[in-house]
Amino acid sequence: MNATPPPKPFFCVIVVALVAVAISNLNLQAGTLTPPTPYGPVPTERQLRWHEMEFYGFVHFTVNTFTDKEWGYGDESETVFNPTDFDADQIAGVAKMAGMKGLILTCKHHDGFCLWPSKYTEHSVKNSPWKNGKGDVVKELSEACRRQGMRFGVYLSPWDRNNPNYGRPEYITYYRNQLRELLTNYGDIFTVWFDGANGGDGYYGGAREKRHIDNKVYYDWKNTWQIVRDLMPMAVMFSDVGPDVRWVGNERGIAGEPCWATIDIDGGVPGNTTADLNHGERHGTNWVPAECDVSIRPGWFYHPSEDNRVKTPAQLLDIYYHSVGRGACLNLNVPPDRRGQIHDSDIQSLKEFRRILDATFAKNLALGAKFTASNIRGNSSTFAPDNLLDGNRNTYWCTDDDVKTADLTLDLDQPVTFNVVDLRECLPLGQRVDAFAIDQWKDGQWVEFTSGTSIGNRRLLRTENVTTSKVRLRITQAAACPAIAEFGLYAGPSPLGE
Ligand code: FUL
Ligand code: CA
Repeated sequence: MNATPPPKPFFCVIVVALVAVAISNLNLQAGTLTPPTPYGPVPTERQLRWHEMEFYGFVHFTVNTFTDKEWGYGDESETVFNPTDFDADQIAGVAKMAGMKGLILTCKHHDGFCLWPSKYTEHSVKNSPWKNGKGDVVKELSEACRRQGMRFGVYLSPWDRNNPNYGRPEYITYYRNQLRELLTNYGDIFTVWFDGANGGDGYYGGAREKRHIDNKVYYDWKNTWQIVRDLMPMAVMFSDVGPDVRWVGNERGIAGEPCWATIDIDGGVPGNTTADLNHGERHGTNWVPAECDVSIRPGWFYHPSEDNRVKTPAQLLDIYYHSVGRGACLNLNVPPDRRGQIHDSDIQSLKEFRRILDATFAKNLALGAKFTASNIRGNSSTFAPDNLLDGNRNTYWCTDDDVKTADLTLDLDQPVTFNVVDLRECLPLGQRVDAFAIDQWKDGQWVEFTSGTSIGNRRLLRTENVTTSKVRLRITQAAACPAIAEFGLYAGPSPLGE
């Protein structure tokens, strides 16, 4: 009550000073709350949707399943196609159990036989004994995928060893008509897979000859791709060179280290490119991330002689870490047998593979960690390291524009044991990080236990069992201030693959 009020002029000075500080803070925040400018090429919406899938499957199924071939010549009688107990729900159910987010069906392979009753050819299921010619594999499998909450995609081989017009302009019209059928009659299609293979010889309506096409011009890809854009704008197109998703350069399921999402698109076409597909190209002109396609068996189609050569859970895990774990998507082929179902050997292998993945990623051991970062963009909570643990790919830890190397320490409170590290970059901001290293706190000092280059959509690093109470992520090189979206430490059953 007796407190003497401060003299008026002094009071005013304090108020003015406080207001000035508040305004300058606001200014500072307004400047630094801005997200960083994206670096280099960035993914489109459709590519982002595809990146999120990470793991889906291929279904190679056609006359080859019954003739025991990998490439049908094109002279197979339609009567050859006769699965004894086709069950689309079994196929989709196995894929779902394995953790796949979608399936891509070989609607027409190189032999030209169509798994749907195309209006444009007699060489299809409609002339097969299966379901008295009333069946439609594309319809059944697309619907089964939807029942399982999975997406569906189509493979339509550009090379057609059956069609008499193959090599002539008329065939392009035929091919495009078929593409339209697949993109209008079977609901949402997440991807169209364009194969670059072209072996030359074939039946070609009885000509039985070698036909050479110039794959740079024959398919007029620009206009063929436009059909997909018009009819299914959110579908990603796969080929050696994209335009949305590229081949990884081998059929073993192994992405390179590094594996950049960018390549130079300089006139390359499916089956004809000089780009480094396996590693990508760091300063490439376009965002064309890699898909790793690989079969669970030696062949793409089912062969009884390969029943005992199904990839083991350890081999599948190894593929997973070399594909999904290097920022690519994994497209694992599971070919139905002559019943039209996935063989039990494949199911057993997939089950165990899934069990190990689920056990590994059940719990992020970094949850609850306290972070200390060498730099936080504008010291703002919007860009704070907590964003690394929220399971949201669009929130991220980021540094000030001029800070391209940075450290982040995770204090885990007590020692934890892990053998997998999981990292993601914020993709809409481009691929920013060139190199990183990770240290553990051991005997009173930091000791590096793993390192890597490209991150992109996801980077998984398998390590020895590490037991520590503190982990440090060091971004050692970046083209622009790093924006890391997620961080995880996981303990998987050992061994984690081959
Ligand atoms: C290759 C084809 O020739 C194989 O038969 C298989 O379809 C594979 C996925 O692509 O280019
Ligand atoms: Ca996040």
